[in-house]
Amino acid sequence: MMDCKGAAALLRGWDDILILCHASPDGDTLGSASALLRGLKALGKRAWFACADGVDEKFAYLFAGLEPPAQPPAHVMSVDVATTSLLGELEETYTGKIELAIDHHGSHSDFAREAWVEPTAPAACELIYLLLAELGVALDKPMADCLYTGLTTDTGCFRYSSVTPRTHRVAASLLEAGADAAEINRKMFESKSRAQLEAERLVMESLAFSCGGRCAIVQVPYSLYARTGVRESELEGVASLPRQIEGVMVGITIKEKEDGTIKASVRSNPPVSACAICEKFGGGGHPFAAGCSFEGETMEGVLQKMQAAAQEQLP
Ligand SMILES: [Mn+2]
Repeated sequence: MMDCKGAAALLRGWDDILILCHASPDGDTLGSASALLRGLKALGKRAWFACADGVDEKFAYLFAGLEPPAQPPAHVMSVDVATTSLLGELEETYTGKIELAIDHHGSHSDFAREAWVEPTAPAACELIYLLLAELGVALDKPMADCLYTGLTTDTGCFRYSSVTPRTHRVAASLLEAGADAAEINRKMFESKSRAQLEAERLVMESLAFSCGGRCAIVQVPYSLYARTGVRESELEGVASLPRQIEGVMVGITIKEKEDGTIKASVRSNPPVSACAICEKFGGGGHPFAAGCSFEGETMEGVLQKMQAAAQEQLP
C-alpha cells in the first residue's frame, strides 16, 4: 500500500497518463480525473481520462477547455474506483493493466499494481488535492472547481459524518484558489428537471416500511425512465430520500437496470452498517452508504431479501 508521497513519486516518472473513472460517473470520480489531468498537464505531461459512460451535461464544466491527446496515453491509473467491475464496459480492456489506484472506499479490492487508499477520506478529490500539493502544482480556478465538486457531492454538501477538519481545510484552500462554491452547490443540489421531480414523486409512492418503521424502502422500476423521461443519472439522489424519514435507521432504494439486474443502494444511520447489509450479497462501500446487485431476481424478491438483511443489522 502506497501513501501520497509514493503516488506522487510514481506519477513524476510518467509522461503519459490515462485516468480511469468508474461507470455511472459522479462528481467525485470526474472531479478527481479532471483536476488531476489538469495538474499533470501543468507539469508538462500528457494526460487524459476514460469512462464507460458519457459525462452528464451538469458535469460538462469539469472538462471545459480540455482536448484529448492525439495518441492514447501509456500509463493507466484509476480514481474513485473500488473494484474493476465498477469500470463497466472498460473492465475487460483495463483489468490487469492498472498501475496505480487512488481511492477512498473501505471495500477497495486490490486490483492495481500500486494503490493509495484512504478510507477515512470522504472523497477521492480530497486525496487528489493532497497529491497535487505534493507534486508542487499551483491550483488554478478550473482545478479548484473540479476538486470542490467531488468534495461537495461525496459529502452531501459537507453534511456527512465522513467530513473531517481536514476536509474543511481543503475546501477553504479551494475557495482561496477561486472555486465557485455557491454556483457548484446550486448546480449539484438545487437544480432538477421536471422529469426528475415527477420521477421522484412516483418513487416516493412506492415507499414501504418494515422493521417497525426503522427500515424504509423505495423502488425504481426500469419502466419509470420511459414514463417520465428522467435520465438514470438524475435519480442518483433518490437513494438518500428514505433515510430522511424520522425514525428510519436504514433507507434502501432498489433500482431495476435495463438488463434486468437489480441494484440496491443502502444508506444507514450509525450504528447500523450499510456496508454490512450489502456485503451479505457480495456488495460493499462505505460504513453508512453502500450498494449491492442481484441477477435473476424480481423486485419483490430483492425487497424481501433487503428487508431481512436490514432486520439482522438493526440493534
Ligand atoms: Mn468517491
